[in-house]
Amino acid sequence: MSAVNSNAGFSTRAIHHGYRPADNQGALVPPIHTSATWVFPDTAYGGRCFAGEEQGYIYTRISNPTLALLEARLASLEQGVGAVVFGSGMGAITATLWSMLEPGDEILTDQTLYGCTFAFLHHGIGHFGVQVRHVDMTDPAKVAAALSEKTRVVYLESPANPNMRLADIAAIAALAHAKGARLVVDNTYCSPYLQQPLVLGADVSVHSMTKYLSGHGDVTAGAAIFADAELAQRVRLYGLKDMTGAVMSPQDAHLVMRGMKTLALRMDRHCESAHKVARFIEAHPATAQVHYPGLASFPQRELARRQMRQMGGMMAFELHGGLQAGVRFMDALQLVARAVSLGDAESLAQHPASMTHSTYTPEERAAHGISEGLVRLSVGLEDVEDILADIAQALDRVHASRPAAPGHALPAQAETA
Ligand code: 4LM
Repeated sequence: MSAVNSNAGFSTRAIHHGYRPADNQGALVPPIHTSATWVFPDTAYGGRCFAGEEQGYIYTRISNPTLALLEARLASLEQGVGAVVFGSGMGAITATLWSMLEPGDEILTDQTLYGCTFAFLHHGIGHFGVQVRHVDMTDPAKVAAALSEKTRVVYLESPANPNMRLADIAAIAALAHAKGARLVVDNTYCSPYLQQPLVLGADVSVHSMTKYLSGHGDVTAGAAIFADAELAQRVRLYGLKDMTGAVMSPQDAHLVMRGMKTLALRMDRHCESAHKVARFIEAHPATAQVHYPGLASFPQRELARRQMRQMGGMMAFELHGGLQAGVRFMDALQLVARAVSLGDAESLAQHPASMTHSTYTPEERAAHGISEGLVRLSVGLEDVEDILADIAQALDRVHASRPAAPGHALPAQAETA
């Protein structure tokens, strides 16, 4: 029973949807149901639950009231008919794809994917008779040409981790559906606040909730949100229960729901600061290129405006001097942490080629648009002046180490750009 109706605003639903204190002895914050198993009033009732004739709880690997509340909130925020939560983003991705693909099927994916998703496809499900094909999804015409009778699933990230390339979700959903395939979108970089894949026509939206949704770097969690209730049920009863067992703990569901209460506030700040940081890095003479959808130089800016509410907190860039310059920059950082993951309060920088995308071979990275010198930055919630000052001193150091380097402006000047 929902405390707010489905027309309420995003943050109101993120805070209240699906919960009424009056149903829980007045508790403002939903209780955490830690029980792993559930007691049947009699044997016949238990049998009916297992047969699917009764909706009661059985065992937390299948469902649990705390997980169910989080699922209801996620479905509400992305306008799905249902959601399933998992112990990690990879749990969500693998359980969903194990449930949608069979030997002989084909999955058509974008060129660039998060490293462990790429590894799962090529070293996991690809070994079980599923054909994995990549196509450049920045161009829907290439997707149209690549779709075949065997394509069951089209899979993409937008923006893609780590190089920020976008895919036109509405156009690709229409192409996939015309061929009888379904579109799965990894919406981790945007969170439900910035982009709504199901509204754009996708069939499934998957998330690493380790990132923006939980938002504090203290939970590992995942989710899949569905436009089709039957598929949601298959992912729960097959992908989650039998194939992966990637169940989320109720304590973690509580932490994710706590983080979600401030999702919109946090995202607004991440986006505002990232925009300033991207402009500053682009203007610095040490920089060769910045990939950020809010920049005038971003080639898919129009698409970004069409399908994203704001331009996000993530960017990637290359410095003059390639890999060596990137490493020098990372090592010079003092406030921004050298760490993988993203979407935390703390700003994080990492080197995809040696870290998150080391699951690709160097040849695969070259073929998939992930350059060796690329640095990825997740802009956090610290005061933006402090983030800019740290990045400025690190870029200045890189620049000073180049032959015949002229001086460079202070961050405050670039911020007015
Ligand atoms: C990272 N990413 O990039 P779990 N989908 C996307 C991701 O970026 C990630 C996952 C799924 C990073 C982790 C080290 C677009 C993860 C997987 O880590 O399993 O919750 O999510 O730095």
